[in-house]
Amino acid sequence: MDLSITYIIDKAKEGKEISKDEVAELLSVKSDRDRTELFSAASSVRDRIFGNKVFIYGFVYFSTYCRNNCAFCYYRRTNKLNRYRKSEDEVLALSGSLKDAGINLVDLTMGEDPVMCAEDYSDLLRIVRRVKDEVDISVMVSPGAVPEGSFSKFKDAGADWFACYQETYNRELFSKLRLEQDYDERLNQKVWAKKAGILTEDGIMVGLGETLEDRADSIIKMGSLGCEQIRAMTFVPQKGTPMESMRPSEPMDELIAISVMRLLFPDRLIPASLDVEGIAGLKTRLDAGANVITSIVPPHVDLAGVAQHELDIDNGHRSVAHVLSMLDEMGKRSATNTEYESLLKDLKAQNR
Ligand code: SAM
Ligand code: MD0
Ligand code: SF4
Repeated sequence: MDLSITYIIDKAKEGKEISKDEVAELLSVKSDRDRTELFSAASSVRDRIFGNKVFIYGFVYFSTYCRNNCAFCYYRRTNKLNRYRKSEDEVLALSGSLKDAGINLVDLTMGEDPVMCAEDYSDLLRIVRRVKDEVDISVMVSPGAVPEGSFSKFKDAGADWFACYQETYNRELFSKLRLEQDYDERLNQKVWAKKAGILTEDGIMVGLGETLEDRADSIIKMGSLGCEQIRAMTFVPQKGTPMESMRPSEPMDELIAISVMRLLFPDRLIPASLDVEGIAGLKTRLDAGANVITSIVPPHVDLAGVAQHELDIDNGHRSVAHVLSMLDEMGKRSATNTEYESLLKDLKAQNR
């Protein structure tokens, strides 16, 4: 056992400040014993704050059209594929059935679809308002980067959350990933959303060619921005993209990043995404300290994932019912919507 790992974990648990070098050291744990120690420390911190309660988010990727050309993304503009855009009524019906099945929130996600961005997001804003009013469920929007002036409209429409992932806090790497996009403009999404009174989610990708120091720096910067939800997701190489032939990384680095985020930022919401390893990756992520399940997708409605556009969708393994039964087996339970809404109310009142 590496004593310096135990020392850093204890320091974090006492709420003391951890240096970037120490974060990088935690991120580099290699032995099974050290990893187990890290995961169990992170889980116990999570349990102390959230008990055995887990939040579950339905994922509605309602338009796969995109004007951007991110190097890592399957849905980049120049990739040839069959794209879809769900109608307003379809989005409403999907959100309604996800709510009936027991989710806490609907994540309305799109590529930067020119049709949805037109007239200052009028179609998207109407969808958000209708899901909020008619389905009566918490809503996250993930529309990409939007102009500063639009945030108050998302707030008025009823959006609880705005998700926009920086992917990395290394500017040079960012410019190779999010081609033709501005780093500061993307960073400001979180700042502007907060100003408008919307909760925010930031995220990083793991295995993009970043160093351990980059990853440590990204986790610290992302946490310091104060986003109420923060995530790490393993990069999955995509067919037809410039990064297609990069070697896929082991999800272990993502699990370690989840634990480190939990130790550094104990009370944040941290996703276990089903969009990397499908349902097989659920338990390991919860065991690493995650407390939200994202990328739950109903079967047979022709909705896609992002990093894994098909995996475990049509076999129903990413359905609400299946996730709930797995939670049960793990001795955990999903939060009620009353519990989730009361958490959001507290988070909004804190306005970090
Ligand atoms: N289009 C919006 C945007 O880019 O902000 C919202 C949806 S986008 C598809 C959501 C996130 O999925 C990206 O920010 C990225 O973190 C993640 N993602 C995309 N492609 C991925 C891949 N190949 N592997 C892992 N994560 C990926
Ligand atoms: C997920 N595929 O949660 C989704 C996506 C967008 N807000 C979320 C990356 O894994
Ligand atoms: Fe478009 Fe988002 Fe994919 Fe980038 S990550 S190409 S913005 S869908």
